[in-house]
Amino acid sequence: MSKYKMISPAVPNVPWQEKPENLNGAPVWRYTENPIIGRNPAPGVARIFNSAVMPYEDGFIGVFRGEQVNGIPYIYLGRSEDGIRWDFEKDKIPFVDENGESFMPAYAYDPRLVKVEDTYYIIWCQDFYGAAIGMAKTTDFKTFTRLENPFLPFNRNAVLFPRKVNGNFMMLSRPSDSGHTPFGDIFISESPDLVYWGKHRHIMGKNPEWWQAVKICGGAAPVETSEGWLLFYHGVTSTCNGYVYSIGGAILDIDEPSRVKYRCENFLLTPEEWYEERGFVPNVCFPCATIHDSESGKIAIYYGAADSYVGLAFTTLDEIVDYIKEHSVVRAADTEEGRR
Ligand code: BMA
Repeated sequence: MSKYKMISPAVPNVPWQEKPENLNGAPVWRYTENPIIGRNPAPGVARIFNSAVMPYEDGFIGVFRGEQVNGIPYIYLGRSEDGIRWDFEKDKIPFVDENGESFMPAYAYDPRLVKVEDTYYIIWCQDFYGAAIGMAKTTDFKTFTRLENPFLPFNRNAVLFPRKVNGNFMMLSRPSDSGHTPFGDIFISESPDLVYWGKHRHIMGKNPEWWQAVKICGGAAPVETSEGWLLFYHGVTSTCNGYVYSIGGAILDIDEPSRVKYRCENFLLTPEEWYEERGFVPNVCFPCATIHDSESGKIAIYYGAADSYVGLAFTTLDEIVDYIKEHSVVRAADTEEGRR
């Protein structure tokens, strides 16, 4: 009998592997066959990483950051029967604007994919006089209609909530600079229509814990649970040899998600395996999606590894919520309403 509940559909075919016996630390374990997407995964694409997937029809669908062989990132659609072996479309996603004219941003990276009501939204980072948030919607994965950029530059890593809260769409983002931003907190914004965004609130900031001391950023779309919104995010530290990206966890208030109820002081996953420590950018674990089954409480976390691969890790709702609660350190800035 589960202690906690997920408020989302059952996904009985969620990718899964049992917990190994010798696991120390956080209850998050890697798929033993990682990485699930290796180098040169499709014609003209050198690397796929930082990508988002979700259940679709009898299988799974995803939006993938494909680093083309000319070095420019773009978004590709992929499909899978088991959530592990993926087939990618050979062409980039052909966005159109609201008049049906072709819209191809100069670059597009770190996509998220979130279903709200009957529509699927893709949110990514693109050029808008510098790094900013791009957004598109689809109902059939054939026509992808680009919406106007929701936020001013510079911003990155926007993550939409899977349902409206108090009647409004909710989106996390991290205001930034246009480069390798050496700062950053998570903010939330609301919109009645995905056109006008406001009620911007600060959710949580970087923390003294070394692994999240430089910047933090939303990762996977929050999972609705009986304890609040379960958020897997990334935290970054700076070393003499560059940034290190780890996965963190927090639980946000269900009706007022700018309030952090619990925030785990320990990382949940940090670069340790060869595919996380070695690659185009070493030492990166960058979560962008979960597939989760409300019946069993199983959660599969998809994360980019070393800007080169896609990795898969597992946890369960009961174990991760207990771990976050047990190691929670919530500071004053995490519990205020985020207004100044
Ligand atoms: C960030 C983003 C991510 C990337 C990370 C590590 O600024 O560009 O796409 O994974 O850096 O290089």
